[in-house]
Amino acid sequence: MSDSEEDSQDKQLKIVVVGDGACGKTSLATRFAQESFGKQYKQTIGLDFFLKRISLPGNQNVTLQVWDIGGQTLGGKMLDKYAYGAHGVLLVYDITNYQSFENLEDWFSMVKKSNEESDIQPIMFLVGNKIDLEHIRTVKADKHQRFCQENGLLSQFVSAKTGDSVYLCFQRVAAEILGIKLNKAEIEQSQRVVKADIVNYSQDTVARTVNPPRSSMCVMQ
Ligand code: G3D
Ligand code: MG
Repeated sequence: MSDSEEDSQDKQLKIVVVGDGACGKTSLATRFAQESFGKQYKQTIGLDFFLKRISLPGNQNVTLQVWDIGGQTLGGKMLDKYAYGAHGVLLVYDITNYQSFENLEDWFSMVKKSNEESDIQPIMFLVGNKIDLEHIRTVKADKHQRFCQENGLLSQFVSAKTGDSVYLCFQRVAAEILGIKLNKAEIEQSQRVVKADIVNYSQDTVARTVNPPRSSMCVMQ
């Protein structure tokens, strides 16, 4: 591809979101891609990804393919190559659910295994979700930090419910992958709490909602 062709196309980065069921992966991906939180997005098939274009410093645009793992569990056959070729991985747990933190070890191994034969190794973030429930937190912040240090992970706390730091999280992942530095002002701007609209959308509303393109794909075995 020539330089000019490359310039005219956004870079696409594959970002994979993994973690235990109910830790908030779908909520996180939905909050980021559609700026909403709620029930309007129903998991129907095994794998889904959202596409969302973001801007980074220096007027750089990049499109993130955010892969939500769906209802798959550790040890599932479909997971073998799931994270293969990912540029970024979010290892998500629920700060109020200790088990979801303990299982990260296995999710981490799964990601590494998927990428054994890949040329690129993903940038990985440890993401503690549900910080709006800080008062019932069961995973202490120092445990989180230790896990990051021991495994060379970057760290982020978010709330998919309030939107707190969700955009920032994805922006940081993209910036790390591309080797772009975010300055303090940019970080503060992205940290702002997005107002949560908890609405029970009917099917009709979904069809009429103007959202960024969402793609679904099913991987054949
Ligand atoms: P999963 O995709 O990892 O399985 P979901 O998780 O996104 O389906 O979320 C599981 C439950 O956690 C949902 O509750 C969802 O509303 C809730 N949740 C997700 N993120 C947050 C968060 O940041 N804060 C709080 N308080 N709740 C969150 P339900 O009740 O629908 O099962
Ligand atoms: Mg889900």
